[in-house]
Amino acid sequence: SIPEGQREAWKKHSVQGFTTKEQFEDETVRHIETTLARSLFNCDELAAYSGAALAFRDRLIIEWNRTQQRQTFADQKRVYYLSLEFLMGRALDNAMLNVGLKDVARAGLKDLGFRIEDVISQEHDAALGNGGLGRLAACFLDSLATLNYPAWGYGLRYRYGIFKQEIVDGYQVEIPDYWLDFNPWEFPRHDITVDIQFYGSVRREKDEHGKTVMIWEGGEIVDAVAYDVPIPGYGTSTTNNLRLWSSKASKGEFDFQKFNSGEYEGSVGDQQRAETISAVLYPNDNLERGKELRLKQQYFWCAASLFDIVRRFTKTKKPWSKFPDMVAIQLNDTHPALAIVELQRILVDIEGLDWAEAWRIVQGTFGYTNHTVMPEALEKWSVPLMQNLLPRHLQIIYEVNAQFLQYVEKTFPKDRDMLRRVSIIEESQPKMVRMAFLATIGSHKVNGVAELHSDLIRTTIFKDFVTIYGPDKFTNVTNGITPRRWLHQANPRLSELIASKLGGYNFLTDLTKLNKLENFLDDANFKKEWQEIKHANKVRLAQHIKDTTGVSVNPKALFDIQVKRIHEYKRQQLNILGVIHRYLTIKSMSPEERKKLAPRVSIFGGKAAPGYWMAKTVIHLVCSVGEVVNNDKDVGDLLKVIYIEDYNVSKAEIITPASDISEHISTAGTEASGTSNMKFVLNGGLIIGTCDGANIEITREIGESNIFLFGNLAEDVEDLRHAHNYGDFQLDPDLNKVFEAIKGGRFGDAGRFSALCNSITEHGDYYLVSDDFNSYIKTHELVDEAFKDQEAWLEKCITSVARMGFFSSDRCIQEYAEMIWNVEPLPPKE
Ligand code: 4GP
Ligand code: PLP
Repeated sequence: SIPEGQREAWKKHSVQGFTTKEQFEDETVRHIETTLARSLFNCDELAAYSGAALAFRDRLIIEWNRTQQRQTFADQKRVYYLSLEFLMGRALDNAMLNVGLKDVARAGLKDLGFRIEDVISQEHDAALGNGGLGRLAACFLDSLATLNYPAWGYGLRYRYGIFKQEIVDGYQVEIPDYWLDFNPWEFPRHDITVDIQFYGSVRREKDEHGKTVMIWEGGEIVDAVAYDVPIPGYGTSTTNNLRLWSSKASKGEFDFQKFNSGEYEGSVGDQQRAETISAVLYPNDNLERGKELRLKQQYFWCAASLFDIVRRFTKTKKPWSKFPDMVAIQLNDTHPALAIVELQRILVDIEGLDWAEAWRIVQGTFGYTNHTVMPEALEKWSVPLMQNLLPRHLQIIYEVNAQFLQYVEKTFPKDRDMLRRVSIIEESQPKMVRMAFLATIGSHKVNGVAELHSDLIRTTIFKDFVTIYGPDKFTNVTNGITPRRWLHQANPRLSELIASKLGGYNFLTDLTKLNKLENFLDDANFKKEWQEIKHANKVRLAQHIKDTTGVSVNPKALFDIQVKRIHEYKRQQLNILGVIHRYLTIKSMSPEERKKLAPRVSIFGGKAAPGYWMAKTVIHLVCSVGEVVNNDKDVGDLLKVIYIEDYNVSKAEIITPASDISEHISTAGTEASGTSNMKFVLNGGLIIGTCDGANIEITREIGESNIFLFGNLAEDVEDLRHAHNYGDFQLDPDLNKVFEAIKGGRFGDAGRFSALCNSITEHGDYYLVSDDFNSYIKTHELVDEAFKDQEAWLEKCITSVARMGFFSSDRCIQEYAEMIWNVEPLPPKE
């Protein structure tokens, strides 16, 4: 650091962030003219975005530095959130709002000749995630900073985020998302580089005290380089860090021998191989495909993060026994479960702790969040694969397992089969490492993400572990969302209207304050304004639909929206089959009957995993139905069917505020929580949904009369499936008519949809589409009826918003902090 004598000079020149419009303009123009080498003669909106973003980045980095210093001095426990996905979306708008300078920026940009909305929309989404799991991580970072927790996120800096989706002739086409061309929000830290080892072998040796030590040697080394992304809290100067690792060939790895002897391609090849590790995000949501590169990504990221965390701890010079008092690591799903093994390896092999002491530290440090009970999403890695890639880690897993099984055998001698059931190693061909069991055994708390889901994990996948450890190890933290992005940023007018009634924006940091809105249910002006805002949001979405699909939709129609990853369990197929039923019904109606109908726009959006053929078929069916319905003049405005391509966070910010009703219709027991359900309700839209995930708690909070629930309950699902498998299956008669229309070629070549139809009619209808069809259709009729009474509808919407306080991610983070991490916030000095 700088010697005492020079510190005054340093302080005099220390950079201060802008606060006024003039300073913002100075900074923006300076960046445009110098950093970007542009002038007022060639400054387009992209350059204006870049300049403004750099001005804000400078401001964030100052607070970021101060926050890091304060946290180091305070010497208290920190939280580390390990997530392979962070679905951040755009940063500029969020930074402006969180630091409270959006109005300054708006006025400054106007002076410089730009509209702030046009500038904001230049930014490329940071889309380092698939769906709910990644977006949850992003909301958590916002809440951690807002609540002043000393917290770091750790992830991978993918060169390619989730692919961009184009719909071409009604089919999904995937386009690579190279997003790093210009990313002002990251700081490369070439000084923070960690060597990561793969492959090689393990040798047993005696040290000077005669103790056996394990030496992992040989193999290859890849460098992990840190890139830091500042995360500003709302209404606080706390600015936390998201550290993303990028892979690079280790300097020792570049083969100069090859290079000098003219084998240029060979030496560059090694480099490229190393860089492949962090190149792409795997595009699977709720689906695992044990690819070696994915395991490599996981270890690369866990090892780099653990090295960093341990280095930060050792600087405090505290004894190892204090590690769990200073460090809480949360595992976002099992993707980072290797971190458990890596910490045990560091403590035993490198630091020389004895096994039992090390293991106590490990268990005291980790918490594990489960996000799914679906078998196809539970991670397993083949033992031979792990043996080859991480030989020492596999040994440690075997040792952890042996000690655990010994304990189980001693404690439950009568249940011999239990050992097979709970073993981390599945005795299959080849043997598999069950990551969820490893994560459970290596953590002190395991949580689900909504009440039903947490009950389900206790009674299904982790049932035996509840017997072994007792119920206290398993807990629930119902998911939440950040009201900053999902109300204030996405729906500024509604946020402003609410603030005008509640006397300010305090509800953004204490969302339960929304409950006062119920006092305004008789305020005619307030309600009128509310309705106008909803209408304006629908007009905005209608314009987006027109611009991107060419289809005109009537903003007065009921907007019925289902946007989320396309998955059979989320049942977009139920939705589109219901839409076909509606279409057939309209076609059969007399003009008089038609007059009574509320016009509808059925809006779909979401990506299918590139290898998930059935999901792609669903997209194709939606588009094919749209093609027919939207061109049927006889139907006109009564029904439109829209597919919005490339659903992502910034699209969600336009779509969410524009819904009248949104669909959260998973087969009961399959959707762990859902978070878009919360976003839609918070923006004054009602929902139609099954008794699944957080829909249940949303119902409890907002009241049964404000939600449209339908379908079988989770407790009945197994019996129904069982009955189907034994031939007890009757196709719903209305659904049969829908299938007849599809088979008759009404929506194009029926052959393209036969597998989808057969999955219901011939192959057991695993997702209970037929069982729930009737209740789904009937419930939509109730929606139609309810929408006709606009006054009553509006009251339901306002009441629901007023009762959504529970679903702030601030509440979740407080629960994690108290129940799982045992950490305290560190508020900045005023
Ligand atoms: C998702 C769950 O499917 C969703 O219900 C939940 O809201 C979200 O995690 C956050 O907890 N899971 C995934 C996944 O995205 O890939 O497993
Ligand atoms: N994808 C994006 C872009 C989102 O913004 C969200 C949540 O808002 C999700 C996926 C998760 O949606 P759901 O909870 O409906 O699965």
